[in-house]
Amino acid sequence: MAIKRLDRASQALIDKAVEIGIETGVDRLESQKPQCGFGQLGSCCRMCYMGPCRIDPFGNGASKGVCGASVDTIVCRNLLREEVGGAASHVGHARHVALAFKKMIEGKAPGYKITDRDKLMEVAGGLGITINGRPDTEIAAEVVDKALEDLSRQDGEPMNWLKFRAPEKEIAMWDKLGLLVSNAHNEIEEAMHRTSMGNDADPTNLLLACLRMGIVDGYAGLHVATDLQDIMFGTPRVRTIEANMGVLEKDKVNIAMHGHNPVLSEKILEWAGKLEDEAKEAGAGGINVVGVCCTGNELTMRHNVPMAAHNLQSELILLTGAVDAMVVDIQCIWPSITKISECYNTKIITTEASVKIPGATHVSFEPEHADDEAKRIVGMAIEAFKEREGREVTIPKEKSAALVGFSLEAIIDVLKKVDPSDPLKPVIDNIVSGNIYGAVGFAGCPSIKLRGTFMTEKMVEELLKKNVLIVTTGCTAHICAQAGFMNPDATDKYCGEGLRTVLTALGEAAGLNAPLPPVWHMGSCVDNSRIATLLGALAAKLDVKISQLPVAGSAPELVQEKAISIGTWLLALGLLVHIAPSPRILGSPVATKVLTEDLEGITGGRAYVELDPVKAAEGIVSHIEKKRKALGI
Ligand code: BF8
Ligand code: SF4
Repeated sequence: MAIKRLDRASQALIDKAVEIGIETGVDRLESQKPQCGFGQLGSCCRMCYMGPCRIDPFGNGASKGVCGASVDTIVCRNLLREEVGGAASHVGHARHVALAFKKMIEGKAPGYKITDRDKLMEVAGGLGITINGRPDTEIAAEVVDKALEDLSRQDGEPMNWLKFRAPEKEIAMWDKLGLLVSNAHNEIEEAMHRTSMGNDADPTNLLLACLRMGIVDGYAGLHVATDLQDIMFGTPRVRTIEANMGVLEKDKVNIAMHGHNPVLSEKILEWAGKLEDEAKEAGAGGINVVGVCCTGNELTMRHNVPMAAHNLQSELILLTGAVDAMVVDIQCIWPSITKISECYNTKIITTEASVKIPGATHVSFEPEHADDEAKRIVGMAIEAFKEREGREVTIPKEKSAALVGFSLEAIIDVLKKVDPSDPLKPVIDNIVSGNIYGAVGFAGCPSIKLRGTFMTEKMVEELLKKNVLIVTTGCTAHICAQAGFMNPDATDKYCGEGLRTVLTALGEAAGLNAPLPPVWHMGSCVDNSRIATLLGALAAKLDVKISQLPVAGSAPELVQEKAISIGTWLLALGLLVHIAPSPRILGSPVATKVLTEDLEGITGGRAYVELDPVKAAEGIVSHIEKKRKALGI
């Protein structure tokens, strides 16, 4: 079997799986090879039962589907449906949080409360809600109604959260392009409708619809989720944590939280604290809650919970034999986990009616009964620990210290220590001087196809050498934390001189007695909203559009549809978006040209596909150089 060598902890567990004959994603990828070329190019259509139709890009065979659809139509329809998958995931996440929030305000979910009053006031103010003299709950009720209105209004007015969070210059640009979306659910419906058989056949019109879906994702999904979560659970602050599977503790009840929604994970964490004594009575040293994927990011940046595993490690971590329960909610949960868990008696607990997995135990988790259900789930983990006695446990020793929790508020707090009256000024000054040559947002997933190349780590190293600051979210944040990039030591080790000087000065000012790390953890995938807000603030300060900033985005190991819709939002905002592997557009000459060339003349954004990490970093640096020159710096 052609196994690429992965990082040490993952590889040790893959080797163990091979040794004891347990199948992992590495084996399943092998058995899928060769993967379908039509699928990779996006040129296969299954929209009706006269098909499936497939168009050979080399001109051998059919050049049109049975209905006459061109390859451009087929590819663009498929792309829009991917965008729908991504946007529906984020909007669904935001809606779940909004409904829990509403129940909290109405007194129907007594387990939750407003934790961050300042954030509530900021969000309410931004939405144009009257604050003075009104009780918090009344203000919060209006906030959540504005979020739900973005899923229901029929008057065509732009979404509340778009008007609130999008920068003015970009709103004006989108207005001219007819992209001021009004209702996320309508957009999702319309996109499914127009891509079904016999509707929109115009590739350009479909690509514009893709931009709309990106904007839906950004505002009705990411921003709403982040804002409401911060109000309910607190805005993240900078803190030191540990990352990688070495954070499991053999003698404790290990609960791995996996998925996305803090409405669940916050409660499990709370009850793990409350049931410590029960765990000790069961013979454990206590309860160790660890985070997997995005819910891991949410927990770590609010509560120091260790970041145990990214998506690719979500099945590997079970092979340690040390996880007593893996509790999941929504998104990115591999169905394979229940099969592996059988070998170790790990309890896999699903909690959402729409996410059930054969072999898992289902506990319906509703905000109304959050305390009862969280208590029950933690109790199940303690029971599983009792059954673990005597079984072999192999915990990799790898773990890295990382500074996490760089919300915009936390960043501003650090910067205020340098310039209290004008906190963004030090950043702007250092960008102008070239000490910070530019910045890149790294988002997205670990791809089993690229992990063996260390795509993310190599790109980060190349960019840091060139004084490019990195901010990151999602599973890429796990990869960066594990690689040590979020440790203050990384600043000396990897950065060019300019960036090292700035980060050292900022670290001193922040009272760290060490530099700030060169890669800033800004949260989960929905927290790409935080990156956009930071970009908006910098652009506003310079009085330019986001597309004029010396910055870029990268999804260096694309896996999920969600990364496609986030990336499209960034294209709409005017960013260069690096992606590897290629999105499924190469079958269409029109989609490829529009997204990688023409779009730059429309929004300023451009998709950039490059699978070689060194070349990808070079491409990004030359983009930054171009932007700097255009700004005259
Ligand atoms: O939303 S980074 S594998 S966990 S899709 Fe999923 Fe990718 Fe991880 Fe979070 Ni984001
Ligand atoms: Fe084929 Fe057209 Fe049906 Fe697609 S919609 S499967 S291209 S006939």
